[in-house]
Amino acid sequence: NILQRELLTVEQNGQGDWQPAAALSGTLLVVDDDAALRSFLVRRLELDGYSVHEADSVDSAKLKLRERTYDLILLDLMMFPLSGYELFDELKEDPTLKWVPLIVLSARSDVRDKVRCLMLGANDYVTKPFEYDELAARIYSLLSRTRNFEQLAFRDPLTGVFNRRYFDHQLELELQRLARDPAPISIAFIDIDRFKRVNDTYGHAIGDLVLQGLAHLMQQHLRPTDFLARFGGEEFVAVMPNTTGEQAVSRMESVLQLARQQPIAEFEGQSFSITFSCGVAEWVPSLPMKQWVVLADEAMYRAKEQGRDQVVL
Ligand code: GH3
Ligand code: MG
Ligand code: MG
Ligand code: MG
Repeated sequence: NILQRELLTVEQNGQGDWQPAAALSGTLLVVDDDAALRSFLVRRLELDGYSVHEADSVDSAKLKLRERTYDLILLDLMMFPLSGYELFDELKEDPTLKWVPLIVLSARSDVRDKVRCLMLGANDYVTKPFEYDELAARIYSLLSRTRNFEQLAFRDPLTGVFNRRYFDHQLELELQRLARDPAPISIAFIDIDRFKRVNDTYGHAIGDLVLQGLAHLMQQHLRPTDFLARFGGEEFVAVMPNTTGEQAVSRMESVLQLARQQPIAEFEGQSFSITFSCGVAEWVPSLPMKQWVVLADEAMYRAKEQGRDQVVL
């Protein structure tokens, strides 16, 4: 009985120096046809600070997985009419779902189920009945490993913003979502003006501070749903969902205005300022990702040609 186990856990908590698992932030999807178990998991995981969504069948899970991205999936095997195994095919085939951390949570304790699930792509297998604390520790372990991996794979170490690999991956995801549910979305390409001069005049270390300063300034002016990536050396790209081209232009113009007004970096009492050239492109239905990026890049080059220090749509 789940509630009894919970009480047991509370008692254990009070003994010695036993510590429950820490929790990370993240959005989890619980796929299980057992409503009582789902509500138990939702309650406990939310108490731990996770955001939790539920699905009571494989079909409902498929819909949920299309709506948003999840940090981890908890999957039951014995469900009706489709078993949890049916979700593996969906997960395996979709490059954007393939690597979502997955823990199977099943009453089936047969070694063949465990092996099959792990070989199909599950990262862990927990048998029911289970101790909540053990599950929470397994979630923590899997999420923290994944985060560390993502940090290395998807972040630019100098500025901390996303890298090109993440940009490509995430833009593809956005386009898949837009194909189902069209909405305005824009990208902005930013290239620092005469950046070579900064390096040549003050040295690479100052150039690096300027790059960090610009990344920081832009981060401050983007919304939580936007994301910023370092595209190349001194080029950044901002992705702005639910934003028309005109709106993106005015947002980038205010960032440019700030860059003109305040130093982007300071070092030993000396201030450094830059301007940038920016090209904006709004997505239109059926425009392929690569061409969309080219449009923004071309707009950026027009900004350079027209004298730099400006935003061009
Ligand atoms: P424009 O206005 O036409 O863009 O001129 P620019 O000097 O910015 O353009 P260019 O592409 O010629 O120079 C980009 C410079 O960015 C050259 C390179 O040394 C510098 N750069 C690229 N990556 C880094 C980096 O990680 N750190 C530093 N400090 N400089 C970098
Ligand atoms: Mg079940
Ligand atoms: Mg450049
Ligand atoms: Mg430049």
